Amino acid sequence: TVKVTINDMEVEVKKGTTILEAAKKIDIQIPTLCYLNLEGFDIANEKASCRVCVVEVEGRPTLVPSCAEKVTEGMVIRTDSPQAVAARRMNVELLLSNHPKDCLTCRKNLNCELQDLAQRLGVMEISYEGERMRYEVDQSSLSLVKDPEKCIMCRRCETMCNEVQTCGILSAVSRGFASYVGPAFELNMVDTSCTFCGQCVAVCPTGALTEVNNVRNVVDALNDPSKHVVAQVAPAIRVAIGEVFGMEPGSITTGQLATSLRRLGFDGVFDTNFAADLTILEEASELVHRLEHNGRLPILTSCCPAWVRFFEHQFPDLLDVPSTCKSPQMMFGAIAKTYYAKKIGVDPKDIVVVSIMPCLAKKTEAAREEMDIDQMHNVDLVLTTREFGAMLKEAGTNFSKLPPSEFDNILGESTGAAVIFGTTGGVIEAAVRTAYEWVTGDELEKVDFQQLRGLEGIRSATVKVGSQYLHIGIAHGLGNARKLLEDIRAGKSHYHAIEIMACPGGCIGGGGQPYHHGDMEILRKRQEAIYREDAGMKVRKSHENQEVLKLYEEFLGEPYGDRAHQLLHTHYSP
Ligand code: HC0
Ligand code: SF4
Repeated sequence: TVKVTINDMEVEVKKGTTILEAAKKIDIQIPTLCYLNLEGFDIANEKASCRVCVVEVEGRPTLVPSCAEKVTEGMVIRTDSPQAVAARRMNVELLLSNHPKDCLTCRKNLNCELQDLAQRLGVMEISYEGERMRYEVDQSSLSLVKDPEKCIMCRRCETMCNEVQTCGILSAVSRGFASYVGPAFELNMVDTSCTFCGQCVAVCPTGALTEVNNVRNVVDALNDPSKHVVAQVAPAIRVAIGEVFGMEPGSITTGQLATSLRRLGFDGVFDTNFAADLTILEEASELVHRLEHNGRLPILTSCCPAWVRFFEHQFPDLLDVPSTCKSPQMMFGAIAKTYYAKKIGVDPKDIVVVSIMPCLAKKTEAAREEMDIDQMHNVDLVLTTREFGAMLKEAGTNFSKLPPSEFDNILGESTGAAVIFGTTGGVIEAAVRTAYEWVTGDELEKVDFQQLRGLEGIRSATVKVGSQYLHIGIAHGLGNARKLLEDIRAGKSHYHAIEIMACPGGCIGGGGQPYHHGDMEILRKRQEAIYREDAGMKVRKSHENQEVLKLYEEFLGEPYGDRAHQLLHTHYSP
């Protein structure tokens, strides 16, 4: 350990600790901007480019960035000296001098770390007002908006995209004053191999990277009397949206969600979890089919659309490996516009399916034409958790105080197996619960598969199913996924089934969730809430979902049968 003095207080920390971390240990907050620590991934953005965290160190001629500087024995540090405070404010003023001042109408208003910092450091005027760089806003994709004028070169997005996701889309473009972070050759995002995972958006401190906002389109649909507007809510929303309204991370708000949607005027208030159960019936059938017919193994889950884009772009030689199942969001849309439309006697063309998703890639997925039915998209509009939260705020909803209610039938029933889709490991656990009973014919007494749970980047487990051992792999974060895929490519993979989610933590850490600023504790609480919700449910296996069983009986026929193939399965292209 190393002993140092910070603001006259002594603290003992591990060797290799930064000044910033040491100060945090004794509750001294040093402001930061470019710094981002993705603990759990052992990756930190320590570019020290913003110099907002500078402090004074005795014996050093210049101020040092506390995020990058490691403590040494006997170091005497002042975080609050007049020089340090003045330098911090000056560095923020310099950033602001080359930054648009449209805070009131900025997509990031009140969620912007630069805005927050300017306020906290008492910046009232900018002494260096000069010329600003001008750039076009990139609105080429359906998922994210890139506004280089708001880029402050913190390069957090670059760290996220290149080191965690290994996608390599974002890097510094141009030099000096004119530089910003973006794709090489000034390509539009839509022309790159971007997966639209949205993790760059999740870590961008300013309005340089944000989601495409679809709130107005949803409001317009709700106000159009000729439209029958239905909503579906993804598993991970219920444990995160409370944060938008100041509730504790990990608060479960399933009942409030249903009530809030009804009050906004949705004609049908449904649950993606219904379709998650449906997905399990298809995916478990596909797994059993591949096992019994010497099919391609391992099977890879296919419900995460960023992951799907990733393997299409990066592993075009392995397109026959993933499951052909559409994601629950798309299965929901397909059923809403066929079975449900018929049931309620409404022309599917007049049905608008709105998804509330923790994800930016779901916006792009919804428009994938190969999934269309009669030239109709399965899903029409996708809102992120943040957008939906904003929509509720606009409507004056006091979310935390809403009386809980149930989702509507006939697309609202779900089981505990569906809830756990919302976190890494959940899809495969849900599939195992069903595959186990199908293969053995025995009742599964203990449905909790602890060995599949956690937040480690890559996990593996072996589950005994009858006389067979199923080898299961799990990865979250695309960098981790890449490792498993490379093994498959090299013929070295011993797994039967692998679950992959693009975002750290799975959907609970999706790019559209309330900002968590890399705080893994928040992800842990959301994950814990997911398992709590599952444990509290009466029915916890997808094949016991009565509405899903009725759907097969009345409309689809057999799981993995012809009609199911037509409506619920898809294909991939490079
Ligand atoms: Fe997910 Fe999904 S679990 S991808 O993480 O599979 O977005 O929450 O909605 O579709 O169900 C996201 C979350 C979903 C889908 C489901 C899956
Ligand atoms: Fe990279 Fe994901 Fe951002 Fe695309 S959305 S640039 S893949 S981090």
